[in-house]
Amino acid sequence: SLADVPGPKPLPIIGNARDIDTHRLIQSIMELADQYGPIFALHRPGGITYVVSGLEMVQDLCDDSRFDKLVGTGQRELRKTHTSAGLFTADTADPLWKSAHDILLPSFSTWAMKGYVDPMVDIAQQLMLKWERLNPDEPIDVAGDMTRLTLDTIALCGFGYRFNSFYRDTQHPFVEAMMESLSESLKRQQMLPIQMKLRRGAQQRFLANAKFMDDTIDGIVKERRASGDPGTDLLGHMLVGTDKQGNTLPDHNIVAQCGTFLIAGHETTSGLLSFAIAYLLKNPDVVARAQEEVDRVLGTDPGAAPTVAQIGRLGYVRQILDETLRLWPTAPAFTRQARTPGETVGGYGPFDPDTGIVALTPMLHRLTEVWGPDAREFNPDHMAPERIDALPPNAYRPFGSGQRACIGRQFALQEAVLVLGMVLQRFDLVDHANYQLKIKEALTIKPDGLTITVRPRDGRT
Ligand code: MNH
Repeated sequence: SLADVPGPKPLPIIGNARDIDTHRLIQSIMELADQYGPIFALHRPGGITYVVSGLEMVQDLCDDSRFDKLVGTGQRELRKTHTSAGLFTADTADPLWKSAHDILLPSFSTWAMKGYVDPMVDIAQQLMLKWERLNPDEPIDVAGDMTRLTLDTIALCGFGYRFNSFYRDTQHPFVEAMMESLSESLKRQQMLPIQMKLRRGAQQRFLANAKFMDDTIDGIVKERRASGDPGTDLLGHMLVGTDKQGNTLPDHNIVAQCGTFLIAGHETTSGLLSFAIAYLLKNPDVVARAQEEVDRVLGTDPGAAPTVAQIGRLGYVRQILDETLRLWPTAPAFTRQARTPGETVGGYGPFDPDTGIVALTPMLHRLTEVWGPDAREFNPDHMAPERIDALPPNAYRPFGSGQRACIGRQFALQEAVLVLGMVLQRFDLVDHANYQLKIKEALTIKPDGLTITVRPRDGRT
């Protein structure tokens, strides 16, 4: 029964608050998983959350016929301030989730990825140009530049807008509003409703930021409509696409989807690229093998822009990224709930709807029975195609699961392979400060304080 689920002993009222360091929430929970095993209970002031990292248990959770996504407090707070819910924060039962999902799937298909190569290369070249022009010993804030890159890429591919982040010292006002809004929603995740209401100034800013974001995107949508040409980016697809009943999305929902792509589409991908670079600093043999591949596939002349076929042939670069997402999946958990009362997870139960069961992917991804004795080590060979083919179902879930899995997976991986490929083609990465991996947690996770310097490879660029 549920009473048999282990876990740290809760205190009255505050539950397990003392067992968790809120600034290193995910790392604290990973340590508890090491201590208490594949399923354990965490007591919050409002109830109990279960944390799962065993293979059979995650396999139960990934069964869409028995479990569904639970939209958590942080996501619900974010949703409340906007007029409409995007894919990420909508409940599965919301009819607009299904409509938007069906309308948007083709825009994220393998076929559609070809259309995003040119704008992705456009932004990637801005990063290359910036790094090429640095003086040899000027340190690069890797996560900062990767965030500029991924944000500008999703805005350009999504709705033809240029934040021009590489051309400013201060953040674009939209980006500032978005960052504030995300950090506020994160704070609210830890609060009781009464605490949220008492913070009036923060509440007003939270609403004002959301309105500013919605209004800005609404302006872009209206302008596009007025132009008479819907265009071929994600916005264009949403303006003309219809669901299975033949309905188009209402404008307020299109606005919400654009906002969702910006939020869901940039932090995760920039974290992935930053972690990959952190690992490459310590693995020169992996860099050598990747550079051999990049030179063979892309050539040694950085003037030629990569094609979609070439990106597809950077298999080892892709393995580096897949391995990075194994150890540090940048969206490090997804939360599920039972569809009907009385469900069991790995034999434990009964679980009822509304009880959050968290799949803790960084721990799922470290199981020695799946990855071998070196499961906690970075080694792209873990991701060799023949090993991936032989994996048990749901052993590797950095993009979530089932119908509520990440819609942007191929987009993110195409972008990340392209950018890492172009970086390795042009530069040697220098570990100038002997970087020691430290994790910075916000809505997503990133390497903290990572800086590098770069050297053009044998006179290229
Ligand atoms: Mn993404 C959902 C991880 C890149 C758009 N994403 C998810 C989920 C995970 C995830 C995990 C499931 C969350 C949950 O169950 O609560 N996403 C990633 C990672 C990367 C990523 C690790 C990059 C690396 N995501 C992107 C990009 C986009 C995007 C890029 C858009 C261009 N993701 C989404 C959307 C959803 C989502 C939209 C919600 C899908 C749905 O529920 O219908």
